[in-house]
Amino acid sequence: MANHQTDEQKIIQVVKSLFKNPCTFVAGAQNVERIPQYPFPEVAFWGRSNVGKSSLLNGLIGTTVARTSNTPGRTQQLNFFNLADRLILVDMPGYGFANVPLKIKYSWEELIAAYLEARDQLKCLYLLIDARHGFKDNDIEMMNYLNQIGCIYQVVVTKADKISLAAHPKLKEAMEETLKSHGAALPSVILTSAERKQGMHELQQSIAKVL
Ligand SMILES: Nc1nc2c(ncn2[C@@H]2O[C@H](COP(=O)(O)OP(=O)(O)OP(=O)(O)O)[C@@H](O)[C@H]2O)c(=O)[nH]1
Ligand SMILES: [Mg+2]
Repeated sequence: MANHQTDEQKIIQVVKSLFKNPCTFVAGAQNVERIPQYPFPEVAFWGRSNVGKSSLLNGLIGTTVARTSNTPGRTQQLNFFNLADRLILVDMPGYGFANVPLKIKYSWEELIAAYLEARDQLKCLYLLIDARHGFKDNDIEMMNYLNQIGCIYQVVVTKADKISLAAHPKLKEAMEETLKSHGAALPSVILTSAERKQGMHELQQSIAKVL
């Protein structure tokens, strides 16, 4: 029988079959030499320290594999998680954390640049922005860098529960306007709250699309 599935139906099916699987921590890389290789597509989560990268990753897969904390600078290496031998999810150290000693800051920058600039299997970088703050100067700096190296990224707003529901459409619209001048950014913004499990399905669909 002919397969008459639309693209949308295919994506829904990928989401259903992918995200029901257990996800396991497979490696942590503190330096360039330790960045592992897997024969699977990959997506990574980046953003300012404490923006909610590890929480979002947990929300997405429905368990707590990634460590979260109130204290900025919790994730200090690239952490690799394997979802059913079909997708690798990468939890990255954040930027903009003032209390990191310079030597460590430079070693994280070196690690992140080596990763982002040479990772062929990285299908999409998810750049997280705190709903309360919007784009900060250092976010824009990182976005300019991503444009420069041609790394495609999807902006995801985190902690949407911290602002009023009425403010959501305006924030989304303003951010999408900013993204028009950033060539490597996907045009639409995804609003999420890991706390309230909001936006997870949209994020899962976005991942299924890039696979
Ligand atoms: N209200 C609210 N709090 C959140 C949400 N997501 C994360 N948080 C809180 O924000 C803090 C930081 O979360 P993490 O997930 O550890 O943030 P991170 O970006 O991984 O931080 P680093 O690894 O330190 O860069 C924690 O206290 C979380 O509970 C959310 O959607 N809503
Ligand atoms: Mg973290």
